[in-house]
Amino acid sequence: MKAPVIIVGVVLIVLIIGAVVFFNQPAQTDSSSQQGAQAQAGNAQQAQDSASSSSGSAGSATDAGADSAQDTQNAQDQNQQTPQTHTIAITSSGFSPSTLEISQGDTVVFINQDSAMHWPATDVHPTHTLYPGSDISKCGTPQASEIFDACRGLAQGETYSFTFNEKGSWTYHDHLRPSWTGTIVVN
Ligand SMILES: [Cu+2]
Repeated sequence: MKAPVIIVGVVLIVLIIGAVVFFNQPAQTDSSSQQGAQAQAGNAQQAQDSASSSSGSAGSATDAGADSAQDTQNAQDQNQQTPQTHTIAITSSGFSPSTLEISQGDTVVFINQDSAMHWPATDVHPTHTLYPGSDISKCGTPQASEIFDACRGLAQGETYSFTFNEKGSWTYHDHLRPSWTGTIVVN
């Protein structure tokens, strides 16, 4: 009764060892051939490196220049695609900056930093109809948000934002002190 059990056990062990050897061998072969290939590739790379070491620094300098140019291009693309927000401060000496150049779709935020009240609005005083669609008579209506006109005096610290979708050179003034003027150029 014990002999068949031993034989079956031996056969199983042999099979297991055989299987282990069989399945390990290709893996070892692959691994060693990969190492060989890597070693060869490494040698080839080293040979290439030493061959091109003299031109290496010139090459990387050119690469850096190209990268920088590419970055600049990307930044320009982003500027054209992404609307920007610009700030014009209203101080005791007027609008600052008094002339601002922006891109179509950009937003301008006027912030009153003066103790007196100020009311930025498109020219021409007193009707405010220069910027397309604007008219002081639209203040207090649902269209008030679509016109280049704060429609009220801003107290110190208050802001007025407007998004410029129309290209052109748009002059504006302080409705409460019409001699204060500025220009927004929309490209
Ligand atoms: Cu006015």
